[in-house]
Amino acid sequence: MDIDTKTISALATRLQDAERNVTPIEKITNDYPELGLTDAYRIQQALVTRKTEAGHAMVGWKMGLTSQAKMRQMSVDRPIYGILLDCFAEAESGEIDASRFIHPRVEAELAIVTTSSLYGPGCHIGAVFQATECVMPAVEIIDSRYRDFRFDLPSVIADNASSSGFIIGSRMMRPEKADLRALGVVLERNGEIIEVGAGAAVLGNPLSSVLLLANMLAERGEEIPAGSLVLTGGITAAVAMSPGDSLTVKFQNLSSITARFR
Ligand code: OOG
Ligand code: MG
Repeated sequence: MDIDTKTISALATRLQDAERNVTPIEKITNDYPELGLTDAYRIQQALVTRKTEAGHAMVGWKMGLTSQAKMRQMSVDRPIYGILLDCFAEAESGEIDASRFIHPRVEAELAIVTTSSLYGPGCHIGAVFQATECVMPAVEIIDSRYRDFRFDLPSVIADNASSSGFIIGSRMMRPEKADLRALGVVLERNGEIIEVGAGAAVLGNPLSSVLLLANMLAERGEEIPAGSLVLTGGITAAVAMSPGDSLTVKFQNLSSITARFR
């Protein structure tokens, strides 16, 4: 069922307030059980439009729930996307102010930047390969606006797929130099290995995540323009971070990313 524009706007406000006040809310489908995925993306867009109107720039997209580890962790069964804004960027090797998050979690991801536009329907991995300028190591910092990270698919889509922050590593690679399927990652918190994985965990190849994004956007008549950043989704389960925790994510043949939450 389609919900009216006033309700879309009211639900975007609910999520915006939760983010601003750093206070979790219950998932919005508790009040709107009939909320469908199309309306959920309308709420996401309304939320993002408020940020761009406030002066923030869109830099690309993040795919979410593209690995079995993530789907299992969150009890959802389908990939989603969210929109990345310039204000989400955190410095590599930097200190991250944990007070802006409700309950931050980090994810080891591979990111790409496009050199030409990508569009569906029928976008295929060859097109993604050709349009990929470089592959970069990335850490996504997610923060659900929902209590205890408990949501369903429409609720998390409306919440811009838990987008909050990202760190891009400095050592990048041309796509032909990397077998992204075999690229290993090790995620350590306070020096202890918490998660390990390889790129293949993301839909068999992280580039498949980009083609899926192009095809999902095509359903809305949109495309991925040249110069877009795309985070392809967590390779392993997400890991909770508290103030004082340090993070190191090692990416095979790429730079490591370190950060400290304060
Ligand atoms: C939704 C976002 C998932 C990923 O990489 O799978 C995501 C969530 O788990 O809160 O960013
Ligand atoms: Mg992610």
